[in-house]
Amino acid sequence: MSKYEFDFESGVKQIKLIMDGKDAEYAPVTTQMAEYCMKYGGHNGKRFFSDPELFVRGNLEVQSELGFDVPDMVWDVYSVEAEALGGNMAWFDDLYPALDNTASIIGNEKDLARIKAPDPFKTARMPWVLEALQICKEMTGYTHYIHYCAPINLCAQVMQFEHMVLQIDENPKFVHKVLDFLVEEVLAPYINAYFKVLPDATIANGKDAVGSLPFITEGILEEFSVPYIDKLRKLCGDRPGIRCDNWWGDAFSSDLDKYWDTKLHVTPQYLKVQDPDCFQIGTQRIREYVDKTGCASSYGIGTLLLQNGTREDITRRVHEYMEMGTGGPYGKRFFLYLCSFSAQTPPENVKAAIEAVKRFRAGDRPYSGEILSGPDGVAAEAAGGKGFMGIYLGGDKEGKVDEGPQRDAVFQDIYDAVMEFDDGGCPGLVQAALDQGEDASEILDQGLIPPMGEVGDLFATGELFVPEMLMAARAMKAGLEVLRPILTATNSKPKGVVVLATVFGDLHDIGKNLVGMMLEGAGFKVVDLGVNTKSEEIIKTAREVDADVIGLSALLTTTMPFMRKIIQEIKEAGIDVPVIVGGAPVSRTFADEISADDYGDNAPEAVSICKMLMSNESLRAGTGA
Ligand code: B12
Repeated sequence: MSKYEFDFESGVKQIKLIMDGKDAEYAPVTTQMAEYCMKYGGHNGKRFFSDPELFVRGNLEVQSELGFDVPDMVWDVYSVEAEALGGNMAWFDDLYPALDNTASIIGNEKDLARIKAPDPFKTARMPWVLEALQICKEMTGYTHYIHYCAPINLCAQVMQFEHMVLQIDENPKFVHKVLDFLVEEVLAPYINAYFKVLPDATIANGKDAVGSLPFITEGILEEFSVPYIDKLRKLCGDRPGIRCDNWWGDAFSSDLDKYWDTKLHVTPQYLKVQDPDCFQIGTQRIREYVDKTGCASSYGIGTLLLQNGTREDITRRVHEYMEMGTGGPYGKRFFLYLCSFSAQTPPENVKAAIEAVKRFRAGDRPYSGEILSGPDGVAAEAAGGKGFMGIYLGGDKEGKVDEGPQRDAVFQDIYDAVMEFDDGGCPGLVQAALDQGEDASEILDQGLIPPMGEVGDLFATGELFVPEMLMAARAMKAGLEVLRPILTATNSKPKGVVVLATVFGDLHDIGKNLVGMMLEGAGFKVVDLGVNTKSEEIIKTAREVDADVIGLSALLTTTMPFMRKIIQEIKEAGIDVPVIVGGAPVSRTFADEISADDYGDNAPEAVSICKMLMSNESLRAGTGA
């Protein structure tokens, strides 16, 4: 019987053995489930994420009741530091709070000169985190590590993602300066404050969503991500426990072994590969690397499978990952990671996952020897999603890109400038075409629009990454600026007007922004309402701008239901505008269920759908229907 209020002794011991490079007695399970615990315990979001005792107790009660091995404390890990730098927060009753990251906190040198470093003991919710971790220790005896927002992810939060990526290209020195500031004056003092309040602590765990491929390229990773994790480690007593463990994007890497070597460099204790990459690459390929290098490892099971899968799907995945992970010479240094339990995950699914683990440990293994993951594995849907970011890796890359018709040299040069991300050269070429007497809408249709289509296709097949797409869009927009006054003066009509929004509760906007760029690139006028958008705003704007299409994006399973609500309210308001939906967890089935007019997997598809809807509309108008 433990002397602590909550007994996690056995599981914690296993994790500690693995972190210390030793064999565990059994494979423990870790997860991320604060939002689920909040909902399950009936707590309000604002209180849960600002009252340290409620947060810790609320998590521990649910996790011990359900039989988790190790306490999990994951707060809104991407927002605490940015909030302490003055960022605006969005609070919700039944979701994680989140930083409104649509505006830059540090956009330029002036902002950087003005910004004040936070005091970890005083500013915003930094002291809240420190207190929660001390309470966790009192209640469990376990020194839970602090999560921090990894340098490049924090940089994206404070600079705004697209701005950071473009500045990396335009003004890399400035981005380095911001990163230096964040590491030296924000992260290191915060982590060192944690070591002060919990002197036996050894680990600080970096969370890094945008530091993964294909958000950044391998070049950006090498120059703007890894060196700053190294620097942070140095500033925090050179502890190997200063790590950063949740990069995705393995499936996009040009050299897996090299990518995993880098992952082990930033997290020397283990290699973690999580879904959808884990499923896509396959447990066998990961095992080969583990067997070769002798590292500890962890496989992560995806959120969507945990939320939407059947008991059998979940058990199969848990058993495959545990069997492959615990096999081989280093199998005693394996732990299973359940990526995230959202507020909406049915309790039966959480129980199914835990029971699957227990059955496996007890030797009850009906799926033994079955390997579903890997390039030859089952369809993407069964992987708990539909590809990754609307990208189909391993698909038929050849032949997908339509180079289009042969074009005149004057248009070809503009096309090439966009394909080469030449935002400096593109406006001059557009001007030259105008000077030569070319028509502005011809320049648009033959020079600026086609390359964006190609860039979108290359993105959809995983050949171009997000930064490259942003740079192409920047070049296209630079060219468009030259045409804009002429197009406006000649009353050139856009191909259509699309109102875009990420739905209420959701602050993810990278995918929606790419959709917006592609639509603009295809000649549509885009009215982007940003993130966390309610139906009233969408309805009002759709009326004001006489929208032809409304596009809704959601990245959280918890915010998908707002799509249904918005569609209902649009219909109730009597607005006869087609609504299309998209975003990683959204599927065609879901779109049908909520009566959306269409669904798009990725940005190029969003463009094709809008074009199709526009031609239907003109057909209708033509027939007088
Ligand atoms: C980047 C990211 C973040 C960034 C977001 C930065 C930003 N400015 O958007 C940050 C770090 C801020 C973040 C925060 C959080 N995140 Co997050 N995040 C991600 C991550 C890694 C990638 C999402 C993404 O941008 N994908 C890239 C884009 C290009 O893909 P996409 O959006 O799918 O878009 C494509 C298509 O879907 C389509 N499309 C998109 N929109 C539309 C719209 C229309 C109309 C159409 C037709 C098509 C279309 O076209 C796009 C281009 O091809 C995912 C995990 C993953 N690996 O996917 C987690 C993930 C989405 N996040 C998750 C979570 C839990 C969170 C947090 C709650 C974390 C926390 N503890 O605080 C907060 C959420 C805050 C909030 N309320 O919104 C979970 C969601 C789990 C769930 N239940 O749904 C995920 C799945 C990670 C996980 N744990 O498994 N996150």
